[in-house]
Amino acid sequence: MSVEPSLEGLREEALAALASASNEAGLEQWRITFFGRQEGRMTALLRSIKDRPVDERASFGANANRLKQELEGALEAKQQDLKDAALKALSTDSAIDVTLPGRPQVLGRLHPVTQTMRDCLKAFGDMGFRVAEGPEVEWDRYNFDGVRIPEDHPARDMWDTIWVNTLIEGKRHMLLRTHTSPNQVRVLERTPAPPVRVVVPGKCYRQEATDATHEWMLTQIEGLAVDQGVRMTDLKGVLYEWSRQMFGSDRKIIFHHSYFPFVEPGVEMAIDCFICRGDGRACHTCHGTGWIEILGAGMVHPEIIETAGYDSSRVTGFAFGLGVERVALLRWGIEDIRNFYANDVRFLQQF
Ligand code: FA5
Repeated sequence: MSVEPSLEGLREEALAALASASNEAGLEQWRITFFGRQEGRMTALLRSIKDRPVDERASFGANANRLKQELEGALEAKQQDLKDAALKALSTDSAIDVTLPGRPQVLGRLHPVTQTMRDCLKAFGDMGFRVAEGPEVEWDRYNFDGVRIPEDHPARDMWDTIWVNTLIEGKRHMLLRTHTSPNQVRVLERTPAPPVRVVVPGKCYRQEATDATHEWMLTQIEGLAVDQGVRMTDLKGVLYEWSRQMFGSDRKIIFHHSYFPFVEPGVEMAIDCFICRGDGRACHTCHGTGWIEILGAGMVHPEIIETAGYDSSRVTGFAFGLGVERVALLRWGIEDIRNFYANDVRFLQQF
């Protein structure tokens, strides 16, 4: 590049100084020396254009600006060189190869039982039920006595219980809840007057011999509606609507009479088996019955209504307890409940 002889000295000096700068700090020092706003030599040179004799001003100004651009370009190129050299040094001198592609982050997702739980709660929420919660480690007076299962009652055999090993006056009273029904009592206890309309989700624990439809840890949703004039048809209506939301209208449901000490009358609701569709084959999932039981339900026993301080001659209610894993099995046609907690991501990633 041709520059005026008076600029040539500055050019050579600047380029030589830049060439000998070996790091960021050196470059910054160079920038201040030549381009600093107050004292920078290039800045001063540009500022002096206006003091040149009129006939020289134009050509001197053009040359000075060209030099300015050349030096700025040289600074940028030097900055890039230093960056490249630093990156190269990092990849050759250190144990970390920064040029390797990054590891993709695996995105998590909600467990199928959690997804099913949320969908159930949404369906009940749309029907006016609010969500309540209760403890997983429960007292026997709520888990059993409060729902009419006294100590010597044979119904306690229905739930082989996992007890907490703490003795109170020589006896065990704390346990991992075997169902969500203790929350019927807990919710009524803290609600001074009807109406009550709640769903209570949560984990329950039983000493089960596991099989395709039984786990030792299970998730239930308890439903409870108590008010004047609540009837069995309300219970059936709510459960029909919920099952339509979860399974679509072409699945069949059936109510059988059943016994639970805390309801009268009591029922069980089942859905047609998605594996054999009830064709009588030996089916592991429904044991050849054609139906898979998903919940227990009934009209809240008047004694429980009275214990809550309500007048059972005017106030009635229904309750249900459904198994969320069973619902998830039926929704996706999964043949074995044990898959849910086997921690195999190949299974879990499908939902
Ligand atoms: C009960 O637990 C009652 N508390 C239900 C109830 C509530 C009845 C309110 C009346 C009024 P049951 O033991 O049948 O009942 O369990 C209810 C549901 O939980 C079953 O229909 C099933 O869907 C699910 N369930 C029970 N045991 C297991 C298990 N071991 N593994 C997976 N799901 C289970």
